[in-house]
Order: sequence, then C-alpha cells, then structure tokens
Amino acid sequence: MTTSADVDLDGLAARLDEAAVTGTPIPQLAEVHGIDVDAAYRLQQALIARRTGRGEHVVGVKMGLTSQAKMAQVGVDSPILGHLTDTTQVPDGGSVDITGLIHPRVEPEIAFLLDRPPTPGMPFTDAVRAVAPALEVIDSRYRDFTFSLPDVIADNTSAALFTIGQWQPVPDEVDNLGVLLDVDGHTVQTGSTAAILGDPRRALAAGIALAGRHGPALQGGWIFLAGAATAAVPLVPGAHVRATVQGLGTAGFTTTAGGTR
Ligand code: OOG
Ligand code: MG
Repeated sequence: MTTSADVDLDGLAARLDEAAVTGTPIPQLAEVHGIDVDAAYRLQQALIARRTGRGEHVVGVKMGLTSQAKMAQVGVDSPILGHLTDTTQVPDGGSVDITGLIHPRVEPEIAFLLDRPPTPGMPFTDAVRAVAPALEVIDSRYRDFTFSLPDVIADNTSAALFTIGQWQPVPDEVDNLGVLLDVDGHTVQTGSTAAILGDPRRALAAGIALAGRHGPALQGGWIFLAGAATAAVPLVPGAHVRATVQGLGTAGFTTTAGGTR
C-alpha cells in the first residue's frame, strides 16, 4: 500500500483545485492515496497555497462538523478546520452567481471576529472582538457530496462562499441563541447556537487546538466561522437566502445564474 510519505500532495491539491475551478466533481482521494488526517491538512495547505499564489488572501478560518445535525448529514463525526479567502466572501445583501458550483448547499452560522492571535485558554472576550450572523455555502468537490474525514479536510472542508452580517458587540451569552435559515421567505431550518458543541465558544477552543496542530497561525482581524447549527440545504439560482441569529440580526444574499458576484 502507498503511504502518505510517498504521495505527491501538490499533485492531489491541483486535482482538487481544478475540480473547484471547473465545477467538475472528482472521486475521493484519501483511501486510494493513503492520506491520513495529518497528510490531509498538509494537502489543504498545498491547495490554499495554490490559491494564494493566484492572488487570493486568507481572511479567516471555518470550523465544520461541530453540530450533530451536520455530522449526521455527512456521516463524519469529527470537527474540522478550513480556510476562508477574500474572493469567496459575498457582501451581506449582495448577489452571487452560483452556476460554477457543483452541488452547493447553504447553512446558517455564527461568526467571530478575532481580536488578536488567540491562544489556548484565552478568555473568549479577549480573543473575540465582535460576533455576527453568517451564511456559509458549502460545495464538496467530491462526487455525490460523499467523503471520508481526510477527504473533506483535503477539500478545504467543502468551503465555497460565505457572508457575514453586521458585526455586533460580544453579547453576555452566545450559547443559546435561536438560529433560523430562510429561503424565499420560508423558514427551512431552525436551531440554536447550543447545537454547536454545546456552546460555540467551544468551537473556538477546538479551532485554536486544530490550528495549533495543523495551521494556519490564527491572526487578529480574521473571521472565525463556528460551524453550522443546522443541516445544510440545497442552494439553487434565484434564491433569497437569510440567516437570523437571535439578538444579532441577519446575513443574506441572493443567488443568480449569470452576472457578477
Ligand atoms: C463539511 C463542511 C461542514 C459545517 O459548518 O459543519 C461545515 C460538509 O458538510 O461538506 O462547514
Ligand atoms: Mg459550515
């Protein structure tokens, strides 16, 4: 069997990159190439290096699979960390062409604005300057949206697009806020920030630990998405999508099939 030490991680990163750029799904890579979790994070770094080499900038990180609803939806039960880049941010209230995506889904999130490089055990209010409602569009580059834990890590945790609502001062409590996902004015998912590892502050702690082990070095001013509180729903062109987090307001966008981002 091939071991991960023998694998051309940059070659595999190129395949994932091309799948995203061309909107063409690919078979899973990890089992065939002997990619474990450590190698998968190195592969993700190689993928992000290709993108930053083209001029994208990392503006934050995202947690994935921090709620039971999400773990059950994709059959992977371990929290994961991915990168967010500037070109994938859709302005709040903006519109975005999703025709280049493969099989996009959207999910409601809560975002933290990091005040400084956070360290393990740092008080939440020292680490975080502001909080906001958010939306994430995920789009697995694998066929049928099916993957193993190392596969989804290598694929930058299915990250595709995201929107951040208005930043708000950090409230006293973030651990039991109602979360709604609306599409075309209909509520399609309801949940609570309590679904995010019991308290989304734990998602930050988990993210600090994952970043300490696998990178990247977290920066002040970066966005931190804590992971969806509900399952994700399929996203189609011509949809008006809105996330509401109790006490924090909304984040929204409209999808189009053509035109500009
Ligand atoms: C993996 C990404 C999960 C979340 O918020 O849980 C994620 C996936 O579901 O494809 O972003
Ligand atoms: Mg997400």
